[in-house]
Amino acid sequence: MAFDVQEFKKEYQKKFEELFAYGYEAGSKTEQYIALGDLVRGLYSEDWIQTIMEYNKKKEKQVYYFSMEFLPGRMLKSNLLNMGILDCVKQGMDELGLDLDEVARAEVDPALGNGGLGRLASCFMDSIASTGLAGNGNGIRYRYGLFKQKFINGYQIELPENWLRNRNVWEVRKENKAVIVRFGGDVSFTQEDGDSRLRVRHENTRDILAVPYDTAQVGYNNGVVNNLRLWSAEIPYGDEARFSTEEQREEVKRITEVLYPDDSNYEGRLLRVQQEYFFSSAGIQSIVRYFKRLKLDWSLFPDKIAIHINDTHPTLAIPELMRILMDEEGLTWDQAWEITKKTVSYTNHTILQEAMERWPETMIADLLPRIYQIIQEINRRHIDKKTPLYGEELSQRTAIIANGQIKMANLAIIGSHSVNGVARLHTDILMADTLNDFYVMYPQKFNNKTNGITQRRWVQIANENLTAMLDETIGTEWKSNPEEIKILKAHRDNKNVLDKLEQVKLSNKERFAAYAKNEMGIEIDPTALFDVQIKRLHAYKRQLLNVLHILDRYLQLKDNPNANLQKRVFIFGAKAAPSYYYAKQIIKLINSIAYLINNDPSINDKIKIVFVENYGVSLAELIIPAADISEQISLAGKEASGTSNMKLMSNGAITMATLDGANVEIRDNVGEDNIFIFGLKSDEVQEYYRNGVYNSRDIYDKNPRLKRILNLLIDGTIPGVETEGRDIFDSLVMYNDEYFLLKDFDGYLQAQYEADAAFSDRDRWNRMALMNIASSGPFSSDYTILRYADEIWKIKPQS
Ligand code: 26W
Repeated sequence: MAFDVQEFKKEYQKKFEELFAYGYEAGSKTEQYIALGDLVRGLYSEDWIQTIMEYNKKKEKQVYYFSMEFLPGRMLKSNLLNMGILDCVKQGMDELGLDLDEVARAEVDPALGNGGLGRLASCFMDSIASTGLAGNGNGIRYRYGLFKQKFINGYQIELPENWLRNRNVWEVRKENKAVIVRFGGDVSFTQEDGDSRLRVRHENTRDILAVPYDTAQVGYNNGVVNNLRLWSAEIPYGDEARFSTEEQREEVKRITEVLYPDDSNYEGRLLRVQQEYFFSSAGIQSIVRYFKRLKLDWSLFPDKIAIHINDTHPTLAIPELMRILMDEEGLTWDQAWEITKKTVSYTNHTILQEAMERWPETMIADLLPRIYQIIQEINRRHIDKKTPLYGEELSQRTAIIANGQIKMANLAIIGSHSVNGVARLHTDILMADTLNDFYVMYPQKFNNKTNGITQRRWVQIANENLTAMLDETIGTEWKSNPEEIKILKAHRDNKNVLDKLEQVKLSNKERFAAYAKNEMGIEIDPTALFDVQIKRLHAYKRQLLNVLHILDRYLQLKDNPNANLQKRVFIFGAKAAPSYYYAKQIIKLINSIAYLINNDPSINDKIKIVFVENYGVSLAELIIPAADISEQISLAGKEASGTSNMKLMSNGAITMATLDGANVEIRDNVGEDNIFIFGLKSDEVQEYYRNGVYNSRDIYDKNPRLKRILNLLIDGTIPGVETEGRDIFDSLVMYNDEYFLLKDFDGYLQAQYEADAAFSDRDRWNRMALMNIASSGPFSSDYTILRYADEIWKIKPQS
């Protein structure tokens, strides 16, 4: 984008005065940010209009990515970067006496997602635009995002996240694109004289207005600006009389009021299914409206539209598309079914049984009577067709409706043409185990798409020092073609490059140390080893295994304050679902241990623990560039992919990992020598579950080192955790340790002490870090997205 610093300064001053009627110097950071955001939005608006017009003119096939969650992070700098004006604006702001980074921090980080799934959706939106694909996002504009986490006396407290309190400069409300979503009502069928077709009458419905708010998704230096559409629930215009009581009006607003804070654990709540239908229906309606403008035959629908559903949350898009094609557009069942299957594809993100969505049949029948009929019919036809081929038993196991419940994964698989997992191991487990019945029926539907991340946000924006160092060492090609970062391998034995890398890491650690001091009052040594575990708190992710290792070090130092141990800073970031009691107990435990150890002078700063409050995208951008070790220690077979593993690797952290999710592929790329692998393998875990011989009590009895650590939980050493310590001890020792922490403990310790040794050899460590950065290119979400586009959506990048 052609733009010069002088011009920018003039425009910025003008914009500020226009908005606030005084000079920018006197403005608050928020006002300064709003003026800049507004200006930036104006700068891409022409490309935005242009991109949409081009797609329409060429009748280009478009993908619609349906996701209940998006976690975009702050958008100011990523928009500037992708528009190619980041440096220019930085300099301009500087000359105006403003610090761009400080102004950028005034943006509220929209937390419209829980964790991995939502962040993946946002990396994908960036990559779709940046690879020049015609793509759109479809989701919910939650009035309140994921709760804000506070620690009070070490306990997690949840506060509402009012992310819209200041203006959201990026969104554009599109009232004229609003649609009606209907709930409840009565369904009947009529046949007019001379009409061969039954007409569906759906009356007495509760009608909700879905209003879209559009946000631009700016591509990287390519002029493409795609659209992310988030829907908000409102009372239909002119229908105010029907919503006359406060109660009725509240009910409407409630639909898009707040994001469910559960990650990998579903609750069969009415409001949740209302949210799911609301944004699925609104999205489908707007797609159908668009397709009709093209004036093409309905059979061409799958040639113009691909609909992707991010996990099962938007699965109702399948019966909704069927409904519209049949009831409103007059297609036959068979025509509608062909179109639907060819259009929809589905990604599975978890094998955890408790995360599998199932809705009570009666709930769907009452809330969505017509959709319920269509699901019943899909199910009936499925069983009728498959029973003669595969027999009663297998067919029944794949039924959509069973025991009064509707299984959303089954509907998603049957109603789509593609089912993918998110890492090689994960997809293998789906095919061989979790979804094996379906794999037998539809082997051609199954495929793998290993997750990826965008290095634009996770390296270029989060780690400016590394970016500069890479540009200087290997040129800038890696920025548009991430694989090219492999050139860095040529410098693996270049002492000068290794030293520079160490400097980059050190300065990032200093930046984090300043945060820890200013925000939390914790003093940490930037030369210590920074050991990072950042992800949702969940038993299967095994933050507790990390804790056991910390306690091992603690005991060694208590025994011998002069023990020759590598100085470490353990950094945690994790939110627990508000209803997940055990996860909250683990938070309290970690905070209590942090308090104990951080304030124990005999530990002599050899261990520090920093548990940051309110972990999210913005804190990740601060922590990841400062990490030395990346903790990816889930029980093998449980973590579908993980994506923080890729972000940390790209920033030169060394992975400490079980062979789970994408860790397996990270090892393959980086090589055995540049990663620490330990623990049970996925098939060994399977074997234990099957033959049931695991006995954690036995390990406790026979392993004195581990026994001493575990006893710390119940002997009063850690103040304030009488209940938590006891419950956690019991889960590990008395209730047989569901996630095999005790079994993996020895291997984990050994890997940790190997890491100590490696870290003390500075050249060796820096070389490992370099090899990780140099091997991270293949994990770019640009490549992931191009594979989705080529193999599933059948769309091509525009040139
Ligand atoms: C309805 C409750 C619920 C909410 C969210 C169930 C399941 C989910 C998600 C599927 C959980 C999730 O975020 N899964 C993560 O997806 C990432 C992106 O593919 C993977 O990297 C993580 O391994 C996986 O846990």
